[in-house]
Amino acid sequence: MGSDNGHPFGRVMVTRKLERLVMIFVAVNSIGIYVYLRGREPCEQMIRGLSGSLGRNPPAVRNLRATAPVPDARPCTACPGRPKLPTRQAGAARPWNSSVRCAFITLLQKGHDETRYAAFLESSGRLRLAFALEREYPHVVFHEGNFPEAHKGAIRAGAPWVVFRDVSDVWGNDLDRPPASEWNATDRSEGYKHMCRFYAMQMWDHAHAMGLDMVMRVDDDIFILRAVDYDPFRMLWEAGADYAWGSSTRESHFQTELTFKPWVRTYCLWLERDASVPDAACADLAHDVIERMYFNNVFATTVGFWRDPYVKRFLHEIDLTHAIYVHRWGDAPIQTAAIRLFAGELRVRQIPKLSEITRTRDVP
Ligand SMILES: Nc1nc2c(ncn2[C@@H]2O[C@H](COP(=O)(O)OP(=O)(O)OP(=O)(O)O)[C@@H](O)[C@H]2O)c(=O)[nH]1
Ligand SMILES: [Mg+2]
Repeated sequence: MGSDNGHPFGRVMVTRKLERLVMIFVAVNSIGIYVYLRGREPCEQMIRGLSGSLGRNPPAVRNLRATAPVPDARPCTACPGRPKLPTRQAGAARPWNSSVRCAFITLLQKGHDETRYAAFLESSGRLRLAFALEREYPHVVFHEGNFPEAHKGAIRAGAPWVVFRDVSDVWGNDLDRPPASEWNATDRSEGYKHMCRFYAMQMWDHAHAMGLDMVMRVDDDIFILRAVDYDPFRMLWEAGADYAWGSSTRESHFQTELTFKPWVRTYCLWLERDASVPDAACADLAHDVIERMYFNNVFATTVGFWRDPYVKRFLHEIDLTHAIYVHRWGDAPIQTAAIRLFAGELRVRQIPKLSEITRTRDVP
C-alpha cells in the first residue's frame, strides 16, 4: 500500500512526469512565441514598407508631393484663383416646392443573374416606408454599363421607381494612374477604388446632367427598419444646408490617416484665409476629418455644392495625386474633407434618428 512516491521507482515516475510537464510547457510557449511573431510580421512589414517608401520616395509618394497644393506646381487652367476658405455662416433657407428635383441613388454592381438584387430591392422599398416622402422620388441606379436588359427588367418589376444610369463614360478613367505594382494599399480591389472615385468626384456631373438638385445615397446593404416623420430632402433643402449625414466614425484605414491627413492640412494651409483663422485650425480640421469622418453609405446633399468651382478644384487636385488608387483614399474621407473645408458645420445637418433605425453590417 502507500503512494508511489514512497518507492524509488515512484520517484523516477514523478521525475519523468515533471520532465514531461516542463517539456510540454516549453513546447507550448515556443509555439505561442512563434505564432505571436508570425502574427506581427505583416504589421511590421507594412510599417517597414511604408517608412521605407517614404524614405526612398517611390512614385506614389512623389506623386503626392508633386501634386501638393502649391499653386504653381500644377496650375489648373480651368480653375479660378486660389480658393478661399469660406467664412462660416449658415446658408439661407430655401423655399421648398415641387420643382426641387430629388432622387435616392445607389451604385450597383452587376449580379451573377437577375435574382441577385434582393438586398437592393429590400433596401429601396424600405426607403419609401421609412420616410414621410412628399413625392415619389426616383431611385437612380448607377451602373458600369454592363447591366443586361433582363437584370434591369427584374429590378424594375420589384421597384418601378428605379431609373438606370450608365456611368461607363467615367468609370475607372483615371488613365494616368500608376500601375497596380506601385500601389501602396492593395487591401481592396481596383473596382472598389473606381467606386470610391465615382462617389468622391464623378457622380456630381451625372447627377447634374440628370437635372437633380439633391441626392440621397443609400447603399444596397442599408435597411431602414422604422418610420420617421420627415422628408430628408425637404429637411435639408429648407435648412439651407449642403450636406446631411447619418452617423460618423473614425477612419480606420492606416494609410489614409498617414497620407491624407497631412495632405488635407497642407491644402487647407494653402487656401486663402481670413487673418482671424490660425494655422492651427487647419491641423484641427485635418485631425477631425480622420477622427469624425462622415459614414457616407447614407448621406444626402445638394448637387450644387459639388459643382462649386472651389470644391471641384479640391476634388481635381485629389484626382491628380492618384492617391485613391495608390493609398486607397476612400470617398468618405474625401467627402468629409470637402464638407469641412468648404461648407463648415453651419451648413451641415445630422439626419434625425437615422443611426438608431438603420441596420447594416457597416454602420458604426
Ligand atoms: N458597379 C460597381 N459598384 C461597386 C463596386 N464596388 C462597390 N460597389 C458599390 O458601391 C457601394 C459601396 O461598396 P462597398 O464594397 O460596400 O464599400 P464600403 O461600404 O466602403 O465597404 P464595406 O465596409 O466593405 O461595405 C455598394 O453599393 C456597392 O454595390 C464595383 O466594383 N462596381
Ligand atoms: Mg458597404
